[in-house]
Amino acid sequence: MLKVKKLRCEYKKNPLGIDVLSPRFSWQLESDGRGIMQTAYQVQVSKGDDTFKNLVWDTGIVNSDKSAHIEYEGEALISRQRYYYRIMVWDNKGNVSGWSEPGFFETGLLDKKEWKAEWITSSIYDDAQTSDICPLLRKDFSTAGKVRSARVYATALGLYELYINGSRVSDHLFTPGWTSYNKRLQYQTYDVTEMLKDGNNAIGAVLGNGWYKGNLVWAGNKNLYGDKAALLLQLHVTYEDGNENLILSDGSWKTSSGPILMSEIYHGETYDARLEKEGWSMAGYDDSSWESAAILQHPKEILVAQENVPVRVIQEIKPINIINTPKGEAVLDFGQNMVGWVRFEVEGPEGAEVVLRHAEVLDKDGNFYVDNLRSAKQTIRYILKGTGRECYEPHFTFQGFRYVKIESYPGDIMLENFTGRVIHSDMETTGSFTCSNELVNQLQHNIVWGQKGNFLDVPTDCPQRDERLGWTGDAQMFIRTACFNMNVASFFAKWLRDLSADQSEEKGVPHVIPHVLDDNSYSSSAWGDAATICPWTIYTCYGDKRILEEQYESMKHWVEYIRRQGDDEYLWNTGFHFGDWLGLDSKADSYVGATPVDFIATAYYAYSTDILAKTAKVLGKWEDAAEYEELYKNIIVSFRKEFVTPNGRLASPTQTAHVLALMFNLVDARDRKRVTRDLVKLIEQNGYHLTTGFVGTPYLCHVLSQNGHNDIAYKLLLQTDYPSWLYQITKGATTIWEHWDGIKEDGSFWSKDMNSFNHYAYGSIGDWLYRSVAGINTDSEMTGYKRIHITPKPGPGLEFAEAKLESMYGRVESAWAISEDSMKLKVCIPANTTAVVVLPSADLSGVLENGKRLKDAGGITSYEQTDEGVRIQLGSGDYEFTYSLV
Ligand code: RAM
Repeated sequence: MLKVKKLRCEYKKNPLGIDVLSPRFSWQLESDGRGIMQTAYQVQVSKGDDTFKNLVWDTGIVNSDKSAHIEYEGEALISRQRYYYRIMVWDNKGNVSGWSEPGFFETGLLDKKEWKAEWITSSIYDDAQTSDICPLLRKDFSTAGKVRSARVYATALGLYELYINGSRVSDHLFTPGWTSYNKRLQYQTYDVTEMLKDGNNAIGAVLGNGWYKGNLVWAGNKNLYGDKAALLLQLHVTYEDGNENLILSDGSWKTSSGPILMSEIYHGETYDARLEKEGWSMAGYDDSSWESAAILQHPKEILVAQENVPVRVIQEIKPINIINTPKGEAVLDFGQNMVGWVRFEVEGPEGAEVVLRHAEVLDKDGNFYVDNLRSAKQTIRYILKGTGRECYEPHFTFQGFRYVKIESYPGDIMLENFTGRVIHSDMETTGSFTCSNELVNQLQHNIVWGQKGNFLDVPTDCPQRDERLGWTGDAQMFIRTACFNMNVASFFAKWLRDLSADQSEEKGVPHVIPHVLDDNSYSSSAWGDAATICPWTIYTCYGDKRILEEQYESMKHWVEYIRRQGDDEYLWNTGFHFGDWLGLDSKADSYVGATPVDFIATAYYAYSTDILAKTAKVLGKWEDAAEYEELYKNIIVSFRKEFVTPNGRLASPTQTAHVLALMFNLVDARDRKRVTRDLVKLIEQNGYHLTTGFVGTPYLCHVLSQNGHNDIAYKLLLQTDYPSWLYQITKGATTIWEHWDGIKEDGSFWSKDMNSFNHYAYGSIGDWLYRSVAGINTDSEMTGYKRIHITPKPGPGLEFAEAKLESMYGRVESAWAISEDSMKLKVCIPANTTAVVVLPSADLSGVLENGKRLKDAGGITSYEQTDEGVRIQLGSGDYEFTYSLV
């Protein structure tokens, strides 16, 4: 039995409107045997239909075990064309799969000249009094024959929602997404064939301020990219007879104000249902009182097709309780700190109001608490039209909340009338981790919810206060964890293109991407290093070489930028740095931990240079590889001179300094022992608690597990008192906090100026849970889990742990359980990969696989006794090892 499944093109299932000229195909093999490898493949691509008679590419039989990222090399792709593709594979057991079900991809507008439409806007923006209203734009049109297919290509300055004949065109939210708008603006493609009617039709759009012109960064800061929202749209209608009709945004469109009086990302929405224009996006609506849309001059060269996955409503949550607080407030509790909004139903008289405010936490007395939101209002105001049952949800805003205070609502408040709508970028869920400790399971849950709430088109620091920005440091700290939980490849590919686009003239990296802070907000170490760490991590986890090709210049520019700083080529000891942000060893009234910033800066300089040298090798840029290897060596020499005493002690007695020195291999083999011993001492002195901030925390448990102190890593993980990962769980957290003590023992808050309860940085422990506790890792040469390492590290306090990961090749699983002195390890390895499994504390003579001795078990190619345990090389399949612990 051999089948090809899960066909993907550019990571997507049947994508519409791509503009990649050489799209990449990936697939998985389905087979129930063990040790299955692909020995050959054939790809066929046909233009226009799935009969595969009109082939534009046929690879023939290619002897190769490659099943991820096969680049299209056929006839040049043309615009607005659907291409079907199918795959056949051969395996090492003599099986042939036959052709797969066809997949397809469709190109968008590949040539910028094909944009015939004009940018249209509204006079609403000319008057400060009306400039927050979301304008409506509409046009009637008619079809002239039987429609074979119809596509809309659309984008906006600001945000847009589209309607055809009274219905929403798509479930994509926050289109066109957030990019570095002055340089890159995405457009979306929609298949609207089924929405068109014979004869008269209408199309309409609503525009919102969004990131483009709304309030962003701090109170009162608006119009960052421009002061007018605008629409650009082309509707291409193709008839059965092959004729085509184009409906373009232009001066013939009409515009008017609508019911949305204000919609702002931070502040919420004000909606007056009395101002609804019923039927406005239907044919024949009387728009004689509407004015003509105004044309706006704005470049179209910056347009690119949608790159990442769209934002959607992903799930719904019902409130679990209605609380009457000591202050007498009526507060809904959704039981989960979530991001999105509340949809509600209401019935009442015309002009009555529903007012909802959103908050993450209650204060220690149980009252509604909004101080940590700073200036973000997070307020929804809905004015009823009074015609019966009304149902509403907001349009161009999102809230970060668990609690909703109902400040006004006509009639009785009934839980069933409220629904939490959870939104985020629609990334495929790929990972899960569970173990015998419920608090740790809640931690994993919180990490995942931190990812949901903060992966909203760009990776943000927080989703609730007046910030919600693409902080580079946070992103690089969390990316490896993110790659386990969900498929984030296209999400980061897009964001990294903005990072490159926003690098300064000197090639520094802004603190936030897209760059919206002032001109001095560039190039902190550990933040700017997102330029190298993020592409490298995507390459590592998905085997994606193209992201390295695309980002190479940006990566190199970043390293060269650092190299030019100060007068010592091999140290980075100048400029501004966030340091070990929020480290617990910082001075009173400071956010910067005690680890010297030049120590951190030089450590990251070395790390980025190492990544760059490795990237150059992967890409076959041998001269660069040699140059950066040399640079790396010199940085290490200087680092040691500057920060390591002749006897091997680190100049900085902090946990974070020791963690970085070990993780980035900055000290020599002899000194490793001492540095490890000193780190353990520092942890002991602190009662087995961490003091690390943003920089040290992601690697703390890794270096302990890798250097003979796995038991201490477990001890840190399982601490429940402050400071620890589980402390916040004992305080009822449902997402990861920004501060170790966001809520203190006595119930008081850390501070109101910077206290997010949904900040993923400390969720970076997730990487250690998957990679060390469960032990799932990819080989560093055969990346993307083409070769898998299963090296679980059980430790005191857990009886079992299991992790699953849907890799490019299929499901990888590692599940161990210890009872008394025996150990069971279940392993799943997908077809077309191989694996190395290390059974910890095992003696070869006692290991059984499904009751059989290793020599008799299928799929195993070799095994040996090592100091760590038994090391087994095997092929695909499901295995279950049992043995007595020695
Ligand atoms: C804050 C956020 C963010 C962090 C920066 C330095 O605004 O907490 O997470 O990266 O500071």
